[in-house]
Amino acid sequence: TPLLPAGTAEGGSSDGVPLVDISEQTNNTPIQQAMELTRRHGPVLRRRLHGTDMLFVSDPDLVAELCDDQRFAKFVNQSLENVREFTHDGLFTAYNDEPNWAKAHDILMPAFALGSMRTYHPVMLQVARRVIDAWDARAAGGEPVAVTDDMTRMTLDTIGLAGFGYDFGSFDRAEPHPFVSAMVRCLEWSMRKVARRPDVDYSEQDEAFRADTAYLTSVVDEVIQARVAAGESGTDDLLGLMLGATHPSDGTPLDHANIRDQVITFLIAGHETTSGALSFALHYLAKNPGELRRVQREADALFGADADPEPTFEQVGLLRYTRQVLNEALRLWPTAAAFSRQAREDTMLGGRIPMRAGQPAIVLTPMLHRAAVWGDNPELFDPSRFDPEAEAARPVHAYKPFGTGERACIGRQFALHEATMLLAMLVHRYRLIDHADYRLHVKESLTLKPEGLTLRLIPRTPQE
Ligand code: MNH
Repeated sequence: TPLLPAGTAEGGSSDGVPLVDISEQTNNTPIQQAMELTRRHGPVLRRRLHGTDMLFVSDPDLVAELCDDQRFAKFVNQSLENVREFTHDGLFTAYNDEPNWAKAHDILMPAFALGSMRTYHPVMLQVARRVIDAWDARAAGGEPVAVTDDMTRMTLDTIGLAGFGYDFGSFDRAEPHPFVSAMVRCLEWSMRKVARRPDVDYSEQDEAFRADTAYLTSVVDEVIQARVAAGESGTDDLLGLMLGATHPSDGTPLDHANIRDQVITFLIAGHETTSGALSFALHYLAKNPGELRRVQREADALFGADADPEPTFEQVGLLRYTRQVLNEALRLWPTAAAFSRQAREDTMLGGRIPMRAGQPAIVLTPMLHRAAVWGDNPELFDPSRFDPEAEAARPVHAYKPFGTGERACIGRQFALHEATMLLAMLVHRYRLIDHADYRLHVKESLTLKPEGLTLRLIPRTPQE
C-alpha cells in the first residue's frame, strides 16, 4: 500500500517554503508520511493539518541552526503535550522553565554518567542471560524468535531492575507485560490525537486512555511502595536517588507526584527506544551477511571460543564495530524519530524563514540522516560510515538520534552499553537466518519498531 495518497502542495508561502495540506490523508504513520513529503517537496516544508501549520526541517545546515542553544530551545510539541497527560512535568515532557525539570535533571545526572554504567552492568548481563535462555530454547526447537517482542522484554526488564529494583519478569510471560500493552496504547493515543478530525467523536478512545493511564499509575505506585516497604536507604539506583537525594542548591527532595511521573517516564523512555534500535540492528545484520560476519569476528576476537562469555564492563567499550552497527541502525531508523525546537527570540532560519519567538520547528531525524552529507546511497546499511575518520569529516549536527543540547537524551550511555553488549553476545552465539524473507515494515507508536520481525537461529561454534 502506498504510504501517501497524492499530496496537495498548495504552493509556497512568502518565504518560499512549500505548504502541504495532509488533513484528508490517513495518518497512522506520521513519521513515514513526513519522510515521504520531504522526499517529494524538499528538506524544509510546512505541513498543514486541520488548519494548523508545522515547519519540518531536515536540511543539515538548518538543523545546525536549530541546535544552537543560544537561539533555540526544546519545544514540547503536540504529541508530547498529549504524553504530558500521563507524565506531566517528568524529565522528557517538562517545559524548559518548569522547576522540576532542573531539579530532577540535577539529581539524576550522576546516575547517567559513563562511570555509573559500571553499576548497571551486572543487571544488564543478568537480563541478557534471560534472552539467551529463551532464544536457546527456540533454536533447539527449530522455531523462529520474535525479535522485536523479545528485545522489548529485555529492555523493560533491564530498566525495571537497574532503575527501580523491580522485576517485570517479561520472559516468563507468553504475552507482553500488561504495562507494555497499556503504555503502547497510551503512546498511540498521544500520536493519533494530533491528527484528530474536528467532526469525529473520540470519547471512547479517551475513556480507554484514562483506564490505561490509571493502570500505569497503579503499577508505578506498586514499584515505589515495594521500595519504601523494603526500607528506603541503601540503594543508589534511580528510585533510591529520587527518594533520598535533595537538590544540591535548595535542599528539597522531589515530591511524591513528581517521583511517580519520573518513574513512568523512565520506564517508557528507558526501554521503548532501545528495543527498537536493537531490533533494527538485528534486521540489518540478517540482511547483510558481510556486516554480520564482521561483528561476529569482533565478538570472536574478544570472547574467543568461550561458549558462554560474560563480557566485562571494559570489554563492552572495546566492541567498536558492534557500536557502529547500532549507530548505523539508529541513522536509518532513529527510534525517537523527531524532536522539536522553538525560537527564543524573533529570528530568521537560514536567513530567509521568519520565526517568531516561541514558534516551533520539528527536526525530522530520519531525513536529516539521509541528507547529501551521507553520500549518494543513504539507504545502504553501512556501519563504516561511523569509522572515526568518516565521522570527523561530517558536520557534527548531521547525526542526532539522541536529540540535542541540555534536553538531549540522558540515557544515551545506558542504551548504548546495554544494546552493544547484548548484540555482541547474540551474534557470537547464533547465526541469524532471515527465514521469512522479511520485508521491513516500520510500526509507529510515537517510537519506531520493525513490526513482525522474526529470525531463525542456528547455534554457532565461535572461532578463536
Ligand atoms: Mn532517551 C530524551 C532518544 C534511550 C531517557 N531520548 C531523548 C530525546 C531523544 C531520545 C531524541 C530528546 C527528545 C526531545 O528533544 O524532545 N533515547 C533515545 C534513543 C534511545 C534512548 C534513540 C535508545 C536507543 N532514553 C533512553 C534510555 C533512557 C532515556 C535508555 C533512560 C534510561 N531520554 C530519556 C530521558 C529524556 C530523553 C529521561 C529527557 C531528557 C530531558 O529532557 O532532560
